[in-house]
Amino acid sequence: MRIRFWPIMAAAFGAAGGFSAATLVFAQDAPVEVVVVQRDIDFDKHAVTIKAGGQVVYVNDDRFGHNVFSETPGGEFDIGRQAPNTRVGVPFRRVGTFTVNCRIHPRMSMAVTVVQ
Ligand SMILES: [Cu+2]
Repeated sequence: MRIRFWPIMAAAFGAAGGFSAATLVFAQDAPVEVVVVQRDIDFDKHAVTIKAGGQVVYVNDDRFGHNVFSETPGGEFDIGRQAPNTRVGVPFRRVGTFTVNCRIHPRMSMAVTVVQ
């Protein structure tokens, strides 16, 4: 729940303070690729920031399948079942903060913030 509410809290904080969560990382410093490892039924990072057009590479380091999907409007995707010891690159083209989960393990949750 803590992670799930992070984008909402950040948005509210940004609205009140006059800046968005995205501005917490300077856009020019945002990487075009970030690796997130799925291990012990969790993502090893719960909030990452990338440049628009970049990708998050999900690496399944567990001995069973995972899934990665988002239903955040404008950023919907679903990679299906991700087998152990595989890596899948997910491109993010639109600016915003996208909540990412695993359909197999609902408590796996993270946020991807995409900056220009
Ligand atoms: Cu999973």
